[in-house]
Amino acid sequence: MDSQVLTDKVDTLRREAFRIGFDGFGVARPETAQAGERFQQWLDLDYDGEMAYMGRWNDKRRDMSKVLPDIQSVICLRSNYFTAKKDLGFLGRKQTGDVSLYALNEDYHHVLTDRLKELEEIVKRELPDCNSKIYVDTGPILEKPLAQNAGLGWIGKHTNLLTEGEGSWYFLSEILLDVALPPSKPAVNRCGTCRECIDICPTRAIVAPYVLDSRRCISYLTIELKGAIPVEFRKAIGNRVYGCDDCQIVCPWNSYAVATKDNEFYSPGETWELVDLIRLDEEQFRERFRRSPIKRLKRRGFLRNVAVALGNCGDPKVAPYLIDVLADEEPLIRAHAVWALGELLGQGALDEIDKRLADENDALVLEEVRQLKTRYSHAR
Ligand code: B12
Ligand code: SF4
Repeated sequence: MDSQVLTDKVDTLRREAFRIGFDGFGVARPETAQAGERFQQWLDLDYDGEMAYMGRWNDKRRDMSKVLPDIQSVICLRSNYFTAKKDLGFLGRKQTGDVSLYALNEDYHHVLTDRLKELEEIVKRELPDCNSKIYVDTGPILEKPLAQNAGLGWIGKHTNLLTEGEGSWYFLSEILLDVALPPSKPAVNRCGTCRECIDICPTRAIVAPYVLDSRRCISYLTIELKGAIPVEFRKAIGNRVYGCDDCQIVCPWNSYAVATKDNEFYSPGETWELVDLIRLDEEQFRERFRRSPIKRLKRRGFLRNVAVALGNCGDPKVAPYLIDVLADEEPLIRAHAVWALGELLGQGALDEIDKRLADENDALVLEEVRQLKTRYSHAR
C-alpha cells in the first residue's frame, strides 16, 4: 500500500478507537533497544523484587519480533481512569482504607481487552492479511517507552507516562502489527526541574529520577508481594490497602486531568471502613471483589494489608477485631495481626497474643511473636 493510503488507514483507526472508548491513539515503531538496556540494568539491580515474570520474558521485551514475527508497528492506546479529584487528605482518615483510583470498580484488564478486540477486528478489516496481537498490562512488552514513542505522553520521573492536558491517570494498551504504519511524533519530556513525586514517596521508592525500586514501592508491597510485608515499610504504608497514588497526586500536571466518561471505572460508592474489611470471610470477599482487580490479591493478601492499616490507625479500640483475626486460618493474616496489635497496644498485646496463639506452630506467625517480644524484652 502506498503511504497516503496507509495514512488514511491510520486516520480511520484513530477515529474508530475514539468511538470504541479509547481517548489516546498513536503509532510507534517496535524499537525498544535503549529502553531494553535500561530494563536489563533494572533487573540486574533486583528492582523487580519477586515479580519473577519480569525477568522471564526479558528477551521478548528487548526484541519484539519474538512476540510477533516480522512486527512493524505498535498501535498504542490510552484509557483515562480519572474519576475523582484525589489529595493526600485520605491519610488523615485513618480508620478508612485507601484504594488506588484505578481499582475502585471494574478490572481494567477485562474492560480494555473487550475494546481492544473490537478495534483489532477493524484493523483486520482495514488491513486484510495482517497479523496482530493485543496487550493490556500483562504482556511481555515495554508499554511506557512504546507509548512515549507513539506520542501519547512522556515517562515522568515517577516512571509513569503523563501528558500535558491529561496528567497520568490512564491505562495503556496496544495492538502489535506486521504492517508498517506511519509512526507518530514521540512525546517531549516536560518534567523540567520538578521533583515533587520523588520527594513525596513515603518509602523512598523512586531511588533516582526515572528509576523505581519496586521492592520499596507501596504498590508492589500491597499488590504484587505475596508473602509478609517487610516490617521496615509497614508504618509508611499507613492506611493504603491496595496500591498507592501519592506520586501521581502531587504531580502538577495532574491538576489538568479531566474526569473520565467511562462508567466502568467510577466507584459504586463502596465504603472502605477497615473494621468491616478485616471481617470479610472468603465468600464475602469473592462476592464483593468479583469484578475488581482486588480479586487478584485474594483474601489472604488483602486482609494482610487491612491488618497493617489497622495497626497504623492509632485507635486501640479496634484491637478486638485484630484479636479475632488471631484465629483466622490463614497464617499470613494472623502474622500481620500480631504486628498490628503490637502497634496499637504495645506490651499490653503480649498476654492476649500468648493466650490466643498458645497452640501456634506456623513459622511466620511465631517469628512475628518473637519480634514483638524482643521489642518488649518479654520472656514467654
Ligand atoms: C511491573 C509493573 C509495575 C511494578 C514496577 C513499576 C515500574 N515503574 O516499572 C509496580 C508493581 C511497582 C507497579 C506499580 C504501579 N503501576 Co505498574 N506496571 C508494571 C508493568 C507490568 C511493567 C513495567 C516495566 O516494564 N517496568 C520495568 C522498568 C525497567 O521500567 P520503568 O520503571 O518504566 O523504567 C523505564 C523508564 O523509567 C526509563 N528510564 C530509566 N532510566 C531513565 C533515565 C532517563 C533520563 C529517562 C528519560 C528514562 C529512563 O527506562 C526504563 C525502561 O523503559 C506495566 C505494564 C507493562 N507491560 O509495561 C504496568 C504499568 C506501568 N503500571 C501501571 C500503573 C497504573 C501502576 C500504578 C500507578 C498502580 C498503583 N496506583 O498502585 C503504580 C505506579 C508506581 C510507579 N511510580 O511506577 C500502568 C501505568 C500507566 C501510565 N500512565 O504510565 C502500566 C503501564 C499498566 C497499564 N497497562 O496501564 N507497576
Ligand atoms: S511530579 Fe514533577 S517530576 Fe514527577 S512526574 Fe510529575 S512533573 Fe515529573
